[in-house]
Amino acid sequence: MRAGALVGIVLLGMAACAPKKDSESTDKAAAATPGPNVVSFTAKEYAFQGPDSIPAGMTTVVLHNAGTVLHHLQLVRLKDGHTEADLAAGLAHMKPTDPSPPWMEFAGGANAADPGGETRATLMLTPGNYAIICVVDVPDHVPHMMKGMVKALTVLPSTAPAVAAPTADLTLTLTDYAFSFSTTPTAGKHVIKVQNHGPQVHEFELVRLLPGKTMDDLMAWAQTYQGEPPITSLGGTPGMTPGEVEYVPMDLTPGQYVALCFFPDAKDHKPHIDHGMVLPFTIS
Ligand SMILES: [Cu+2]
Repeated sequence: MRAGALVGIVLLGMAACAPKKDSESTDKAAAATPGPNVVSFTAKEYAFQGPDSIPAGMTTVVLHNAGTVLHHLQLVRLKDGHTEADLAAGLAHMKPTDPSPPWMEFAGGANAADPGGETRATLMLTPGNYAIICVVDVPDHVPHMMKGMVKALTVLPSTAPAVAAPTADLTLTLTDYAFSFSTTPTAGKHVIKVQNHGPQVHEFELVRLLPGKTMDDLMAWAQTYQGEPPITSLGGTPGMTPGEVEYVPMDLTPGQYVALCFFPDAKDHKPHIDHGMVLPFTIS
């Protein structure tokens, strides 16, 4: 018995000392540090598909656009016991320019994806009643939430260990009415930490101009939505209340990019692009 036990211990010791392949040690490291919870939603005209409830914590929201026009996924926190039913009932009586109710708080999400495209972003979700809505108003200037693009989402308390925020190499700060990068964006893969310093709600949508298209083409299209968009939509963060932080992965290939905020102004209801919240930049 004793000899057998000793052999067993020696064999275990040898297994522990055996050199590991790189892939094995990488897998082990990944298992030891769990990443954000990944939740996927699909958007089309005019509905979302996806889970009804998700756990709280660091969450990567993935949006698949299975429609024929732009869609995004805007999370809104419903405060003071309000529900998605209250929101849907209110929307039925609202005009697109009406202010949103005070119990509705814009909480980021995944910004607009082209038809057939996918966007994603990571953020910390606290427990509570939420709705996911689409505020995109292409092609007729009527926000999609007023066409039924509203879904209830409950964020449940979670006992899972806390997950660290993604490591960002660029910070983008949103203010009234400007975008400001911590350093000049360069070609390659980045994680952009997006923070709204307000005072108003702002969004960040990143687009790349199609070959041969100009800023003038984009600004003209953004007013009328006539014809094919002169851009590829790469996502970002939908409306964020001041203080919100979100992490957006972006692979910047050479081209002409523009950061845009279409969020309606608190005072004159014009989209913030009309207040100059437009930042063109070139990746070479
Ligand atoms: Cu939509």
